Amino acid sequence: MTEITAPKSPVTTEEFTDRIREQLKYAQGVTPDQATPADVYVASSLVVRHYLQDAWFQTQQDMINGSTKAVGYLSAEFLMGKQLRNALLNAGMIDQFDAAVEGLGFKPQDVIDAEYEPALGNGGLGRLAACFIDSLASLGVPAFGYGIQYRYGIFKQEFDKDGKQVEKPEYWLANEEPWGHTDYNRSQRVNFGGKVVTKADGSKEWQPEWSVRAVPVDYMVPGYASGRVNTLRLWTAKSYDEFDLATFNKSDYLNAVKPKVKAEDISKILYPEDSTPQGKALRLEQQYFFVSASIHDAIRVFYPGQDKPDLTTFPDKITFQLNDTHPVIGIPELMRVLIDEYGYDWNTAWDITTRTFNYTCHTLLPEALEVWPAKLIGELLPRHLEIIKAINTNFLAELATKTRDKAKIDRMRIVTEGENPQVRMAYLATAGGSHVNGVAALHSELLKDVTLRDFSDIYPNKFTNVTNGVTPRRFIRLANPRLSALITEGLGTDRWLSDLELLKGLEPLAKDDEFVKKFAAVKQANKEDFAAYAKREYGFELDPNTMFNTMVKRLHEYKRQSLKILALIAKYADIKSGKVNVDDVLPRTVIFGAKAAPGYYLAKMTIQLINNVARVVNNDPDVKGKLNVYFPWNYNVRLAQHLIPATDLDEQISQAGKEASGTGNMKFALNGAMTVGTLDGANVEIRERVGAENFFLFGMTVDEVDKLYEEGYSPAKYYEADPRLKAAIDMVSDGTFSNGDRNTYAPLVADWLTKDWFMTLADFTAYTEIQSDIEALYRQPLEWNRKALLNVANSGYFSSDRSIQDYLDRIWHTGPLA
Ligand code: F58
Repeated sequence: MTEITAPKSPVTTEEFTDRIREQLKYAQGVTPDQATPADVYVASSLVVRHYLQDAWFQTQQDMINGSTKAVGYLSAEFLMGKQLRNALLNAGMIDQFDAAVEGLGFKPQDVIDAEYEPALGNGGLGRLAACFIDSLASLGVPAFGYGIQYRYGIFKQEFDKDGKQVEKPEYWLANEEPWGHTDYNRSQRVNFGGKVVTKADGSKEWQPEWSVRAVPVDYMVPGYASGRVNTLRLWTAKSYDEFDLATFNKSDYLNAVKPKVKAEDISKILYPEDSTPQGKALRLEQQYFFVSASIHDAIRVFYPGQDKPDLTTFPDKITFQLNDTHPVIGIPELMRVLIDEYGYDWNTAWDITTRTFNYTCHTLLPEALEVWPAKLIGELLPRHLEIIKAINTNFLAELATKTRDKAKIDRMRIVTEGENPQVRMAYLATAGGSHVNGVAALHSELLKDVTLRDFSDIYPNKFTNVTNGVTPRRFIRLANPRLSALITEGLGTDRWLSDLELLKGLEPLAKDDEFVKKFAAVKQANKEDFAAYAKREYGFELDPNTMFNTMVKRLHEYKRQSLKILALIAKYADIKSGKVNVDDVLPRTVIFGAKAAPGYYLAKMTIQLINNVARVVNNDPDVKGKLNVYFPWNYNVRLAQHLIPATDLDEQISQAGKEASGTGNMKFALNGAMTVGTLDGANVEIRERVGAENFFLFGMTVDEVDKLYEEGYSPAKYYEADPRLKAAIDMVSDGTFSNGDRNTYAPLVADWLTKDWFMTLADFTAYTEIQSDIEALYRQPLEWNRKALLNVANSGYFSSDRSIQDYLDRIWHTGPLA
């Protein structure tokens, strides 16, 4: 007997159908006959919200009236993906929805597809935030996600006829958006600019120059089978002045609406270009905007109607997690609120603040640690700059009591000295919070030993690790229903969806050939589905009888898409030169998905190269269909959900010591892909858990990389030493992938041969050598699938439920509502 613990539906199919009809009539103003799938989507979403409403109220009441500390997850990004099916799953209404919608004459998939994906994030960091709020709600922990409702999410990626990336605006709010509830009655004023005056009693008063109205848009975050519904509160910026009538009456229409445009620009777009001073200012405005509104919101929520609340209890009400440095301006903001608005003295305010905040770092690249010119902060937030300087002064004084090493103290300054002082946000976060964590074991070690070494020497107890995780609800149950059913069959229970370590119970089944064959059949069916999807959405012709080999992630040099494409070109060159017999080549379909930052020249050129390699290789009859390259554009959560379950081999090939964690690696392992990867980020822990024999490891270690940098790295040496590498790079240079033009990729080739900062060339030989192990195993399907199944069985640790439990135990010190 299979144990079913999935949430019980609060509705019957009949009730669900009636409610949809009702919403179609009263909200959409259409009859079921007139309705389109998009209408049914909106109506169904409103029905789901309706049924979640009581649990939402109850969760808020229990949070406010009880004594369980809440979590405030402050993040500039929440990459949520589509909402409807996830909400249906978590609330237990999938079957009722499917039946109701079919009864009304629609295909459930068409209704699901009508939802426009909110793309309010760049990549891993934003998706992690989305997984975390799912897990918080599923564990029953009271929490708010606080962020920005950008009007335009990350750009929509297209490719032009030359294979170059073209960025288009992602206007996800062009259609009705039933999930966000805009709550005009709970807006907050956020101030900017102006000056600080000292009053007669010596206290300070900030006299701002302009203000923006932060209006919350609330999204329900239903937990899976927990009966709890938390809130994702995304702020949108509105102007207090619609327009200046006097100016308008002078027919100066543009200037009349300027203040409104300026105010509303704040939440207009995710990470605007920051290469111009205006762009940089806008980004800081965004950060302060959402953090200030969120802090005031939390005070309003937890001390309702109180003019003089006792804010010494604030850290017992809520703990704020700073998702990277973007919300770090919250530290001086809380100080300012406590001192200027509520009259606390500095020491009390500092005690409250440091007990309230914690900081997660998501990078190892020094250039990714945010630094703001003090001048800019002073112009936008003059009072905050004063507070930051005071924090810096106090901090340096404290350091002087802990060490005599003056050079070290100097290195640790939050505000640098010199003509153009800078504020280092990671240092401010480390000084102003209780804990700092990295996102995988190796990353946390490197943070302590390298990036924040001085800090960890002096405050060793502040540092901890929480290895990332992903939600099994979206990334297994929704993305891979076939595998989910097989797991439930194998384990005899579906409890794994809330306790992913139960996957371990599949381990013995890896010895059972019949089960392994079923597992292989699931993968094959998923590949066929993906081939159909790719045909429908992109016009690609994928052959599901080839190995599906995937590399999806943001395009960055350190992630080394170059390594993958060079190895592929080398294989192509082998075929063309007759060095290998094409009939002996294992058929592969290589699938890339990646967006490059709009201003990132080499990354964009790499995209162009991949597209052109695809064009040439896919159309070359000599290849006989053995090598296939596809690059579906606009990689997003939806595409991930289709592609990951269909992948045989996943690429995690960053230079060791550069990828903080990775979370794609976890999603692939959990969906039964094998990984080829370096000892980087969470790959290290994945390999430890699934077993070295079930992971294709290659490449230099962190120590070897460091040693090579020290010795002086010369990429040209590797080019000369490996004839296959030379052939591949020469093929890029000689115009094979640019219609004979030798200049197209010259900057890329020059970078490889003279700089190659992430040592793609040095790892090339090892990477191509491991391919024979990969191919030999793939030729034995039963053995391949046995190992892939062992990956699933041993990846339960990588649930975001486990990550959240670690945050609760190590950092937040709170738990589920009673
Ligand atoms: C990612 N960071 C890390 N940053 O690269 C990845 O290893 C990790 O798994 C993930 O965070 C979650 O911890 C990341 O996604 C960004 O997207 C930056 C946001 C700010 C602009 C520059 C990119």
